[in-house]
Amino acid sequence: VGKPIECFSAVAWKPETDFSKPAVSLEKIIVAPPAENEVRIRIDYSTLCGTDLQAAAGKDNEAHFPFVPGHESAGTVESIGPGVTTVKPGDKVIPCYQAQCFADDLSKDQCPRCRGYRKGKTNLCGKVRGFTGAGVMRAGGVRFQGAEGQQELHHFMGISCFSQYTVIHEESAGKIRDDSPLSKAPLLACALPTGFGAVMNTAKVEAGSIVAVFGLGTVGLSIIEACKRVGATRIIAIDTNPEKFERALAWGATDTVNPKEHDGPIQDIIIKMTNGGVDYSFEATGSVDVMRAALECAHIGWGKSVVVGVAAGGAEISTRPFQLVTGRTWTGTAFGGFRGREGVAQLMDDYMDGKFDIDPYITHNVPLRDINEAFRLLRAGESLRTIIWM
Ligand code: NAD
Ligand code: DAO
Ligand code: ZN
Repeated sequence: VGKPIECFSAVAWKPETDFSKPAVSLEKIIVAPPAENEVRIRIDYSTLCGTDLQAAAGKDNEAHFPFVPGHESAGTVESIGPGVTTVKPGDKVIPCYQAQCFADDLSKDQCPRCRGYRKGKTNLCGKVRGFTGAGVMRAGGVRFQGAEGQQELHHFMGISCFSQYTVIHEESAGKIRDDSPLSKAPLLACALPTGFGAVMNTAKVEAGSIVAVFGLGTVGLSIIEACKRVGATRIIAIDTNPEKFERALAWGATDTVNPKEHDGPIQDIIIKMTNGGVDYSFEATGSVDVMRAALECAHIGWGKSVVVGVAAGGAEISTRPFQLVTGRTWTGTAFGGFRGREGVAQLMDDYMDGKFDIDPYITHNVPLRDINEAFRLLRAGESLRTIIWM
């Protein structure tokens, strides 16, 4: 407590687009003690998400090299900086890339997005965004340093969890109950809330709906799970990798479509299959072409399409404006619309109450030293989530 900690961490030194090479390097780093309103956490388990592939490849504008990657994890509070009141050493936490401020606590400075008449309008709290997006801490500078060269390393998404220890803002520390299973909790840091929330919070899919889900990784499958749960009667699962269909069907998809097996735009195929289009479509690939297809297969007059995938930095979407004039809605979701800290606590309670399962989304386990194997598996489309034992 109060002293720097030397530990092992993954470090992304430069963009790596060659998938035959390791995505990150594993080395010793030094993690500084938490400054004011900061929390130092021992990360116990992490997982790897499609977004991490983009970041390591240099396609995320908020990945500032060199940086400590990772944004899905669970751990234990090691120490707290001055002024921290909402967590204490020993608490179990999920670090939240979508921070959540103390909008009602007038003793803390305020966030313009979360208070007053704006309260509840969005989960995208702005309190620490300027810092987390820039890879630094609000109190100034970074808390990571290379053990050898003294070089400073940036933070990533405010939480950098592919290190055995990390320092985050208090607003990013999502306390979860003491009996939470930490080896499963990383799935609640991003993947499952994103998919469940896209369906329940953002689209608000109703029973009887016809839906299309593009991309059948962990995010797409959790969208299918939620669609089934709310009573969608037709769930069309689309992926260019046919290996993905068996799970999609087991999860509740009623139809599978491989765009590679069809000539012409995939949206036309879906429109034909559904006599006019789907009530809701979800894009979970990160491809802007797929985002367009998802919008355009939504039904005229009311179809709603939700962008979930994170496209490469600088990419743009397009469609003919007539698609929107005629009543389709194009929207998107980050962390499924859940507020960060409240969301992870609630989802853990729901999990512990048996409302959903996590194990089916965990296909592999590796120790931290083999983190590049987790990258290889996800790059190759062979895994859902790989638990990384820190
Ligand atoms: P993943 O790599 O496991 O899954 C992506 C799937 O898309 C794969 O099955 C792949 O075969 C498929 N795919 C790729 N190109 C396709 C195409 N042209 N047509 C159809 N299918 C295609 O990744 P994941 O972890 O499930 O994440 C999915 C996406 O969601 C990523 O873009 C990720 O960045 C994003 N994401 C967004 C949020 C959010 O809050 N909005 C949160 C987590 C992840
Ligand atoms: O608050 O200004 C803002 C933008 C918030 C962006 C939050 C990132 C969401 C993207 C999903 C990341 C998937 C891991
Ligand atoms: Zn806020």
